[in-house]
Amino acid sequence: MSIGKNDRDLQDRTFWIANEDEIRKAETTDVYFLYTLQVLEKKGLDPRVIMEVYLRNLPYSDSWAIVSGIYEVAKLLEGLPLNVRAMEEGEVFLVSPGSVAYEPVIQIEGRYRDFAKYENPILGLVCLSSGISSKAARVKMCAMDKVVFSFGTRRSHPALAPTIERATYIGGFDSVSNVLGARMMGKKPVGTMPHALIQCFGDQKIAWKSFDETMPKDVPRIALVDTFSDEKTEAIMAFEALGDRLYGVRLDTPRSRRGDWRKIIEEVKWELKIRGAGKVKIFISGGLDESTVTELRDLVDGFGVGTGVSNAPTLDFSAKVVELMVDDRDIFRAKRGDIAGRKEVYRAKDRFDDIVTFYRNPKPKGYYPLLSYLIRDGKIVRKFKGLNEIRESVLSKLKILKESKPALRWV
Ligand code: PCP
Repeated sequence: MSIGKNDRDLQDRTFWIANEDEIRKAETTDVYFLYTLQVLEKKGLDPRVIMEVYLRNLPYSDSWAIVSGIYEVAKLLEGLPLNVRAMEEGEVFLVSPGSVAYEPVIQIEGRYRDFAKYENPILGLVCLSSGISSKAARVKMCAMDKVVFSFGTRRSHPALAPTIERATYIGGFDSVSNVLGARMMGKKPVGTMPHALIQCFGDQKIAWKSFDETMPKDVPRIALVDTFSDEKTEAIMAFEALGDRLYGVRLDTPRSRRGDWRKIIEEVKWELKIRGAGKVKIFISGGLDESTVTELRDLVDGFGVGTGVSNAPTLDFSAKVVELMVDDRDIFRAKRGDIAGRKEVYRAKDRFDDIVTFYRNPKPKGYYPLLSYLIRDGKIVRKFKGLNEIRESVLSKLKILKESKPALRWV
């Protein structure tokens, strides 16, 4: 098929994505930043500014979210003559739509022309990742002690797979199914079997037995039990086929057959139990979100969550100048609807009781600052935590959030 003469095909690349070099040079910026740079250059204007990245509204009723993508922002801005302060990767930040105050997650100080065009990729890196981490955290909070696996990269552009999986893990998910995503995180991917495997054999038992004969010992024998017959029938068949080698069953019940899914799962548990297979684990997948996880967490051992998290609503952070330094004078100049001046965010040592204040105000007693240097004079100065440590920290914070209502105020 020939590409129409006015259509750009992919002459110079294989996939329609930006490469790392283009991202690093902010070539994915919006053209109005280039217009701005031309105007400022022509007029000889290049003020030092303070820009803050913050979120005013969440796509959820809660008042908390997880910020992630900070590591990539550091890599993006490294080498530019800037000072950047930011929250830690995986930090819980608070949002208070009713209040004039907000919690900046990133604060950039430098000559505006040095980073103007980076606003687009900075926001892109934190909006997508934080949206996924926050949704993953909400699902994990609902799952309580049950495992949650990320199965959703198939529903996004493959270029994003590793960042999606990293974001779900930061949000508290236990493992991920994407092979490259897992490898980049130094993890082993998890997964079971697709319906296609069973369809290729045309016989569930032969398919499950072939899986068992072929897979290495460390791959759990989890039989998908909803391909041709109902879940109860196939769960019994799977136990008949694999006996004690059957580790678990996965119900990926199509919505057209779901009806009372809870009842179907109970039937499966009953039939396995009376046959001495009560230890067989039950996993479910397919269109899961916070409500289905909450509804079924008492019945199942784990969840495979895909689209609901991999395509979670993005968090629409804004990036706004709040202060300029001209001739050694601080000029407080916020956009209408924002509040001027560089801010500090303090959190009480043992609870989600946050204070946002003008940075020159004294630190409140018993509180610690959430913003710290990420980059100083263009050099990355943060020692990044490992993903396991970030995830554990998120999980411990989710426990507190489950028990207490966070508060954000300004002084
Ligand atoms: C889906 C596939 C994904 C699961 C469900 C995530 O089943 O197993 O891992 O679904 P979600 O995105 O709706 O949360 P199918 O689409 O039936 O694919 P397969 O036969 O390959 O399991």
